[in-house]
Amino acid sequence: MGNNGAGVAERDAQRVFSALDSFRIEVPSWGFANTGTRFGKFVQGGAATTIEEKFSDAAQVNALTGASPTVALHVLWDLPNGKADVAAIQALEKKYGMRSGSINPNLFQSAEYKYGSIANPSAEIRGIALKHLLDSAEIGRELGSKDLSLWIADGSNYPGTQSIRKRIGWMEEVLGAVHAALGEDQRMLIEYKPFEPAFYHTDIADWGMALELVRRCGPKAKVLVDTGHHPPSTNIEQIVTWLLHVKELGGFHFNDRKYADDDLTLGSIDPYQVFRIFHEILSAGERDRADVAFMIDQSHNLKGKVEAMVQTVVTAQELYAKAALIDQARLAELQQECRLVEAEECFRDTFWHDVRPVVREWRVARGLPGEPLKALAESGYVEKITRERANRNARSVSSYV
Ligand code: RM4
Ligand code: MN
Ligand code: MN
Repeated sequence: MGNNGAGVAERDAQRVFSALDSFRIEVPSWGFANTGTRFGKFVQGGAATTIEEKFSDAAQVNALTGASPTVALHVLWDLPNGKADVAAIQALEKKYGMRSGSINPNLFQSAEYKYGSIANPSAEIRGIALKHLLDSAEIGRELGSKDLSLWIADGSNYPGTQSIRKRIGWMEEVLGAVHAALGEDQRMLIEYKPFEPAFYHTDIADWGMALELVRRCGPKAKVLVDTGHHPPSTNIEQIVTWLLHVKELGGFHFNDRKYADDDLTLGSIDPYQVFRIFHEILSAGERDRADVAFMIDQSHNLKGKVEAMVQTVVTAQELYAKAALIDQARLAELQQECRLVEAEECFRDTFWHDVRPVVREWRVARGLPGEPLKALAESGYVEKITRERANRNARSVSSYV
């Protein structure tokens, strides 16, 4: 960018305004609930334990950022009675001015899934998993939610203990049946993850496996990239570019990581990576990016839940705005001519440009608080929910709910 003339500033402001006007990122209901590690759980007085509290917190994040009007739901945790809970969710949507986002079935918590869900050697258990997936798809249809978001925890812990080949076939069968049951406007997103909870093989371990399954299922199936689900050093933006190229990228679960699936705040460890991912999406063109859902998949064990979620959305907005400022035409020219240092500087200089003042202008222009975290602190919301929820939280024992 270098040149800081008024014309450039005006052009930059326009780019940031139009990028932020269309930028939406979904917040997860489970990000407001008490969570822990396998070593312990530190209960927070203000954590949400009911679905109404989760809606209330999500609405607060949206009111402060203007970017998260939908909340992702986990069927088992948020609709424990399945379809019978749809009416209650609809009432909450109305009350809090929020909409239900992606529907996340749960195929990893019940005792019967010890040896897997859709890849379990038992036909009976695969049937239970399929039924849950079909019910979840119906819930999605009733709520008018577009994406059924599938994370399959299946795998094995020791070599030779399971037939990887047979399990592929079983997964194809179940996922195909789910695809066939999807409504006109519904999609199913298939998420991959290299390990955890399984530590030898995971049935959908990487984007190649997810992509192949998606292709076999049909046009309503797409790949979901969780940024925390790769071995260290993986070039995630390259995967993103390929998935965009073959038109099979459905969405993201954003979070940051240092070691494994850490679910840390987006951009807290490597903001440059998030910038690079956003660049690939923005440079793909409007039509190709239209159907890519941005979702947050984070759970904060130590940070305050609502504060961390506001911080995450703000970070996402800033990094998206930065990526929107890249001079695409200039960069393409420099790349074409192999002017390497100039190309890198064009890219890097944009990353270092401080977009916070113009993002702040956008917030004020849209009637939002200029500084969402400060506004949250001044609103007294966290103190209020801590007072109201502290008693119940003191008794809370279960994870994620
Ligand atoms: C997994 C994966 C899923 C999330 C669960 C709770 O690691 O990221 O998306 O639903 O965690
Ligand atoms: Mn995820
Ligand atoms: Mn994860």
